[in-house]
Parts: sequence; structure tokens; C-alpha cells
Amino acid sequence: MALLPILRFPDPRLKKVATLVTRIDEGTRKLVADMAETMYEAPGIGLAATQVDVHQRIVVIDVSEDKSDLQVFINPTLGQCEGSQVGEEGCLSVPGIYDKVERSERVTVSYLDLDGKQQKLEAEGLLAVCIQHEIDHLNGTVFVDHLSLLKQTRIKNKMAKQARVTA
Ligand code: GNR
Ligand code: NI
Repeated sequence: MALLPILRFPDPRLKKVATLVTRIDEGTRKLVADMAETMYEAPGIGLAATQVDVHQRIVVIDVSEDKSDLQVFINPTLGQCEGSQVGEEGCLSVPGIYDKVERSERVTVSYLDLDGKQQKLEAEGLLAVCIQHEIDHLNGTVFVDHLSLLKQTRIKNKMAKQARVTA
């Protein structure tokens, strides 16, 4: 296993649209294991392959209290979306920034599991938020893109300042 470096906003590679996974092989399983390790170490409740500069439609999520429920979504697509919720979001690619984003309250997600088997899941609450946040990443969207342009500018300035201190 290995920890993978996480791209930081506004890295242009976070805007790439990930491509469908056509073959689930040893490389896919290794990537998923490394993504899970990277997510747990961060720590975070989700990670999209885009964030580790792999532009394939792969997401890992664990919203459990004790980090015992890893969920892997390959080629996830949203079906029915119902209701709305506004929650404070953060992102491992935008460290230190938290803001409110409106999302659907309940979503249906279709995806392949690691065995290549088609699955369908109904999610609500935090898991639904996380699924929407991660599918956004696969489409090149970061939660910051849902905020006002003024906030986006402030966040970019803050990230640039942070990068200078870290460097
Ligand atoms: O760790 C994370 N926490 C979180 C909190 C509220 C809404 C979404 C998230 S996802 C985030 C990890 C991450 O950046 N995934 O892409
Ligand atoms: Ni994120």
C-alpha cells in the first residue's frame, strides 16, 4: 500500500473529466487500496481518483464512525435525486476551507463494485452528500465551484498564501 499525494485547488488537473473504467484489474485493486489508505490517513470520509491525479471514474467513501465500512464506487452515476439539504462541506483538495453547499437529500447511485458487478444504492444524509461531492470531482468540479465568485477568489488567494508558507 502507499499514500498518494493529493492535488490542491486550484490545480488545473482537478478540472479534468475522468473516463469510464473499462476493465477492473490488479491495477484497479491496487489503486483502490492506495486511495483508501490515503483517505483514512488524511483523514477524510471520501476520495475521488481525480484528487490523486488518476482520471478514471473511481471513488472510495467511508462515512462510518469507526472507519470500518469502506465503500468503493466504480463508474458511479446518479439516478433519482430527491429533496435538498444544506451542509458544511470540506475537501481534502481545499484544506482549511469549509462552507455551506446545497445538495440533494436522497440519491440513488448505480455503480460497479470491485468484482465488476452492477450495484444500486439508495443513500441519504451525509452519505448522499459525499456521493454527490465525489461524483462532482470525477466531472472536474470542486465544492468551491458551488460558492459565489467572491468566495472563490478569496479561497484562491488563501490557497496561494498557504502554498507559499508550505513551500
Ligand atoms: O473528508 C471530507 N469531508 C466532507 C465533509 C462534508 C462534505 C463532503 C466531504 S468529502 C471530504 C473528502 C474529500 O475531499 N472528498 O473528495
Ligand atoms: Ni473533495
